[in-house]
Amino acid sequence: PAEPELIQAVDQLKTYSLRYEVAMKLVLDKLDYISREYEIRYGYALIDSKQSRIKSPDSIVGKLKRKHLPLTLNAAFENLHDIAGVRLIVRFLSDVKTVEDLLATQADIKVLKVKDYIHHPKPNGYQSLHLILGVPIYTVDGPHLVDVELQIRTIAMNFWASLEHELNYKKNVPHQEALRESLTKKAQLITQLDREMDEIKCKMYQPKTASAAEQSRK
Ligand code: 0O2
Repeated sequence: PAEPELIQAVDQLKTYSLRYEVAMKLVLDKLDYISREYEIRYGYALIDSKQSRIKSPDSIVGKLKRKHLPLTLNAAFENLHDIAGVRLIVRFLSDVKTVEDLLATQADIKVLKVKDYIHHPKPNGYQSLHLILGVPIYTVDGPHLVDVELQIRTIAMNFWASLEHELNYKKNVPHQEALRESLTKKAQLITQLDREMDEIKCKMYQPKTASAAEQSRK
């Protein structure tokens, strides 16, 4: 028979997995609602696409090791805030702030931490807005806040980040270091493109009024 500690650990893992899954779904549903209502009201697609994932056990162990934390479930649940992660891709730079503001008005969700890599990009050029959300789950023991990391970025930022991620994980890439430097420089082009596309967007979708929505449907 299994050790009682093992049974307890397995139950804890199952319970937490369930909580992360439900919290992530809640965030996805909220974003879906915002996106659909925004489109009805303004005739404008605020959200281009969304991705979500529960961090894999290997990735959790890797992160605990990188952070020199004990390799235990409790250390993971207490210290890793991106076990449940949602990535939201918007088309335009100003849409990042719009989504952030709309989320801030949701009384049941708490924004626990903001990392603004858009106004303060990482040295390698990475840009994205990271929010750690505290999502309430009503468990059998009462209410419990579950961390969900929300990354909000533009299509252009996502294009850059996905290639950079690939470059880091891909083995035997010739001239990897030179490619990294080149990507860092390209990040400036992404910033420039996002700004210029936003200028066009502002001219296209100026007043957020019913008549503008009416116009855009014609
Ligand atoms: P994966 O595979 O996406 O899960 P903390 O110190 O705990 O507050 P944390 O979580 O270590 O902060 O770092 P941060 O800056 O919030 O970034 C977490 C996630 O952002 C990463 O998750 C990536 O998804 C993304 N990210 C951060 N920096 C970069 C970057 O330079 N390039 C790319 N492509 N993505 C980045 P993980 O856990 O690394 O991986």
